[in-house]
Amino acid sequence: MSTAGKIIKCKAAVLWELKKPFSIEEVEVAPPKASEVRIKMVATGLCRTDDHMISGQLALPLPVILGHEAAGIVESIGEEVTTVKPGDKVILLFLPQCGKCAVCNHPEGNICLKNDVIVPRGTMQDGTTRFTCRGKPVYHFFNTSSFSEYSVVDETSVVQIDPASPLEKVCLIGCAFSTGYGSAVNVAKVTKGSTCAVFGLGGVGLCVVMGCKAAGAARIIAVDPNKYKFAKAQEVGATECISPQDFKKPIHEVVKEMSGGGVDFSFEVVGQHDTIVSALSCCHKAYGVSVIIGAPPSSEDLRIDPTLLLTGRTWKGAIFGGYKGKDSVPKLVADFMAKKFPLDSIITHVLPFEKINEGFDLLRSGKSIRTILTF
Ligand code: CND
Ligand code: ZN
Ligand code: ZN
Repeated sequence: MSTAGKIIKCKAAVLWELKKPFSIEEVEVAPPKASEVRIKMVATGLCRTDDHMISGQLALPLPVILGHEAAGIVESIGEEVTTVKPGDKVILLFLPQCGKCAVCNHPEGNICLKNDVIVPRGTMQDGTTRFTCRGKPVYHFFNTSSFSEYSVVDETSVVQIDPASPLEKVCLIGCAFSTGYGSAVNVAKVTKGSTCAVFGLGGVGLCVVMGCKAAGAARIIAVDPNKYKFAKAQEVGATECISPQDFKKPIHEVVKEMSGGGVDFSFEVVGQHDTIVSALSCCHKAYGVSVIIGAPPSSEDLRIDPTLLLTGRTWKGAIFGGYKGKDSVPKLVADFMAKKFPLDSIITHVLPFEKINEGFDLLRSGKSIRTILTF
């Protein structure tokens, strides 16, 4: 029997309070309104950004259903939806592409002005939510909320992909892969024969390494205090792996010495002020480019010595690897299907959705790269 137009009761992982485990609850998911799409989730990755929300490093309204790296199947569509239809395989886009705003119409930049990422409201565009639990409205997250068997998103936050694609892998194109790979190839524009340094070898950092390699970097210096990550980093292209704990001098000095004065491109993929400054300082003072990818605490300012930039460095940052999602994600899925890059190397665990708290424990203890939850 069709569920279109009806409220769906299903399971979701609700975060009621910061720093607490998720509670698996029965929630009611309202049908999509105009320009909205209801999706049956198939697979979602666990990203550190979700954990930053749990810990309070980034601010958002509660209670909330998190999750932003996901793939699923369209269950039903609201009026005026034209780009997807029931049954389509889709990837959710935590950065929307409305196609109409000043950013969408500019050749550079991808932070569509309809985004709910920079200052999250946790609602649909009309200011209301589609989730209810125990009679209370539950907020959305980044307009994706993939930690639920069903979710409602704006049409601008979802894109159809190749029906043959394995959703339990390509869900990573919804965040880790595109964010990391795009930061190397689109944002830094890594050049052939260059030397790169990558700080932080989680799911996103390893995809930065893949992007540097694909762009032809000759050396990729991978930095992480957790040596468990080194084997994977080498598997995807790192040429040298170092831990800051093995040196007495600051890590940026070590990287500068290793690269004869500074790397061409550096990437911060941790989300801490000290590593942001280390990454900036270790790129060459005259022509180095440093990219911030990690999400730092939203309430704190960072002070730097402006001379770091005065001498010629370029300091950049990017969300979702600079990709405009609706245009780029189907192409990235096609590239994956054509075996142009691997996703298996960063998937260390696959768990049923109900084991979400176990998945986050693995991430926090440094024992996983990406855990995929399947529904
Ligand atoms: P994950 O936690 O898997 O990886 C972070 C890695 O950093 C771990 O391997 C840590 O051991 C390592 N680390 C910790 N301290 C240091 C240090 N001092 N020096 C070097 N490495 C260190 O996280 P992830 O890969 O899922 O995400 C990484 C960051 O990227 C995180 O801040 C997340 O919020 C952010 C992010 C940004 C975007 C974007 O669009 N810009 C998208 N998704 C995630
Ligand atoms: Zn993410
Ligand atoms: Zn837009």
